[in-house]
Parts: sequence; C-alpha cells; structure tokens
Amino acid sequence: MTDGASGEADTLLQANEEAVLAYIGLGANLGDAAATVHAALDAVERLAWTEASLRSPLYRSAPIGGAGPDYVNAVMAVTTRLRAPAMLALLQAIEHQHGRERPYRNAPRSLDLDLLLYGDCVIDTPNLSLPHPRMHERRFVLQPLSDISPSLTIPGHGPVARLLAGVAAQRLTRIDP
Ligand code: PH2
Ligand code: MG
Ligand code: MG
Repeated sequence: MTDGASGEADTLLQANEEAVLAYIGLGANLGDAAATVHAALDAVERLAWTEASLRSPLYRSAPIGGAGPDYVNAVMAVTTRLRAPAMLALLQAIEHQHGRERPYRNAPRSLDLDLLLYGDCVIDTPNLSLPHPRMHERRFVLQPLSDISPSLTIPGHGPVARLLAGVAAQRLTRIDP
C-alpha cells in the first residue's frame, strides 16, 4: 500500500544508511518522576534501528518557565539509523504511553522527551527544531549532557563546558548514581 496512514508509517520507518549520534533530553515532574525517567531510558533504548547508548545520572531541578513540582531530568545519547522525524514521532509515542497530556505550554508533565541533537543537523521547521531551541540555556540539560559528552559542542552555540559555566545559578542536584 502506498497511500494513507500505512504509507506514512512505511516512510517513517525507512532507515538511514549511516547511523547518527543523537541526544535525547528526558524530564518528568508528575507522579513517580524518577521511575518514569528510568522506564523511558529503557524504552528509548528499545526503539527500532537504535543501538548503543550512554545514560547520564538523574538530576532534580527547579522548574524553569512554569510552576509545579521539581523535575527529574536526564540525558541519553543513542546511535540510530532512524531519521529525525521518525525519532521524534517515536519519542512522542513513548510520552503518550506514560500519560503525557499537553494542556498548556510548560505544564507539569508525566514525561517529556526532547530530541536535543541529531548529529550536527541544524533545522527549524514547525514540528522539529535542531538543536533544541532552549537547550543551550538550561542547566538541567547542559549538566547531564556534559556528564556523558564533556567535549561536545552545540551547533550554533558553542562548547557545552562554556555554556554550562553561564547557568550555574539554576538549581540542580544529582540524585542518582
Ligand atoms: N521542561 C520544560 C520547562 N521547564 N524545567 C525543568 N527543571 N526541567 C524540565 O525538563 C523542564 C523545565 C519544558 O519542556
Ligand atoms: Mg522539554
Ligand atoms: Mg518536549
């Protein structure tokens, strides 16, 4: 079948020839946030065409840009042959499995999975912007990112180590190992 929903699904799951190193940000501040983040790390690792991965420690962080409970945050690196739009759709499916609702911007969430970086890809489309537009100014992203990739540079923004020095005032504590 070449049209309709199943045609789209076929296109979505076509793999790239070459694997790409991608980074995913995880966040949760409703329910048992740490357990949800652990379950989501496992779920991302099980995605089709997605193999080796590095996991950061978990952190507790003050909510930025909204009210609500503290967040649990982490970052993981994966090598994937999924294309970026497919990766995004599958991350949203995992959010959905964990009861994610989107009542308003920055609302507390059971699970948020953000595609932070996809190789050195720089794009800005209505559905997907890479690098993730606010990652370079958030300690809850930069600290776990630097734990797993200390020499990483964010395209258009510079080295993670330098960016991290600029966000030291944001409250963040390591909770897990
Ligand atoms: N995510 C947001 C908005 N604010 N604050 C923290 N500490 N952690 C998050 O993951 C987070 C946030 C939007 O996705
Ligand atoms: Mg987010
Ligand atoms: Mg998100």
